[in-house]
Amino acid sequence: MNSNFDDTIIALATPAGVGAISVIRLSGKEAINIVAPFFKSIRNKDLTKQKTHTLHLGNIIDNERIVDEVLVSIFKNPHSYTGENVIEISCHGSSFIQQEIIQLFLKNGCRMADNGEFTMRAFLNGKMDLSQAEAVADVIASNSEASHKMAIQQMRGGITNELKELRVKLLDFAALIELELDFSGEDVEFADRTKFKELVTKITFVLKRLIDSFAFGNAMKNGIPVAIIGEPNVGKSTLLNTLLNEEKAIVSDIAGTTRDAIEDEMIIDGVAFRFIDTAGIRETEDVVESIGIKKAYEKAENAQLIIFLIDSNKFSHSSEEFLQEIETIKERFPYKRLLVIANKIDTLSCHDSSILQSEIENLILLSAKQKTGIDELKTELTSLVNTGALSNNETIVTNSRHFEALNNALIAITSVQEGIDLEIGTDLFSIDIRECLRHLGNITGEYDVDKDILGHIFGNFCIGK
Ligand SMILES: Nc1nc2c(ncn2[C@@H]2O[C@H](COP(=O)(O)OP(=O)(O)OP(=O)(O)O)[C@@H](O)[C@H]2O)c(=O)[nH]1
Ligand SMILES: [Mg+2]
Repeated sequence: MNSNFDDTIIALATPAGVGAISVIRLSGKEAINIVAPFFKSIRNKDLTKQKTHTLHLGNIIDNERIVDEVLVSIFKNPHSYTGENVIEISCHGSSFIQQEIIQLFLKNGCRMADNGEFTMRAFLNGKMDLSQAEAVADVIASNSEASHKMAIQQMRGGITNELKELRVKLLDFAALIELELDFSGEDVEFADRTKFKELVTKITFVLKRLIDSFAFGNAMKNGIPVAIIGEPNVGKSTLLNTLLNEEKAIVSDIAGTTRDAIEDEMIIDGVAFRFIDTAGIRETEDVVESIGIKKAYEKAENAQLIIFLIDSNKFSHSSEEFLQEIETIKERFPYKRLLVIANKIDTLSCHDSSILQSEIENLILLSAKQKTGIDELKTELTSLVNTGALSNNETIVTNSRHFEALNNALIAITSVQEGIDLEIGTDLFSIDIRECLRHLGNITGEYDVDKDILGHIFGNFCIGK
């Protein structure tokens, strides 16, 4: 990652390829001076003399040749996204024009921006903290209402606001406690121990809540994994296809059709679910099939929700066998949320359906083939996902780097707590306080963040952002 701030960078800010218009962005000290000689305003304005936040119509001219008619926006340091002088050129969206304009300025004082370099400059110039900068990438990548909401919340400083006040208070205590160390021979206590204990308890509580939110946040961001399992031929692949509205998996009446796990994402009520169809579970001598079955168990183990499908055809006036099957699955996955579904309900009489429904608690009856009962299943799925935290605008951690830092901060603050309880020497727990502060500071980038880490974070951005 190139972070020489003296140079001016350029990149296409809109997607490459043909479009109605494209936006090319320049940022750096010389942005305005570099563009000005090549821009001929229709009103003969000198670009270098224009105010910030103004728009100008004119032509980009290269050696008296008109490259394109464009609209130029000016944002002057520090009132821009990056905090530097920024020029945005809206040109016609042809790949040829985009390249001509970019090449022209590359030859005349710009350098091509690295991935995420505009946002990295915004961070390094103090326009946003690190967690907010990371959220910019999440906002761009969000593909559902839920993931979008979480990213926007973070971009507005959700996690920062949550931790800022506690960090400042902890910093104050750290200073007082370190002062005590300077007077170590004199048995003085500058830091009020009762208030300090209260603060440590509060920090522990907030950290635990944020850490707990990660499992949910991560699932919401990447799609909640839902494994569909059951015996062969119960209609798992048919259900997957019906949910996705697409013939994704092969369906046949031959038991053991699906061998490999097949998955795809579907957004229901603003929440992304990732449905995983698996091989039918049975005793088998077939090597490939048994690998598929092993995989089915693994997928179920890693899923957030399990749909367990049973075939209504098997029902013969007694729920006993069904209940036993359900019990076996519950024993196998005791900690998983399980949705039990009787499929092929079209093959049962109304009378039998009502027996099933009354004798088996929370059973969902549907026909994957006839597409009946699917809406009820979707409602059930969304109600199982706790979106309460989302609608209450609570901070939800979705970034694994933040998750790791929060965990490390929790370890450190727990050591502080233990130190207080055991009344160990102040010098020992002051190290843990510093450690906790360092991890919290890492989230927002308040401490010197390693160049490699910055490179890694912004390297995942697209160029032009
Ligand atoms: N009548 C009826 N038949 C269904 C229904 N759902 C699936 N089927 C039929 O059941 C057979 C098996 O369906 P699949 O979706 O391939 O079953 P599967 O569980 O994926 O089977 P494996 O991949 O072998 O484990 C096919 O002939 C489907 O047409 C349903 O709701 N009603
Ligand atoms: Mg199948």
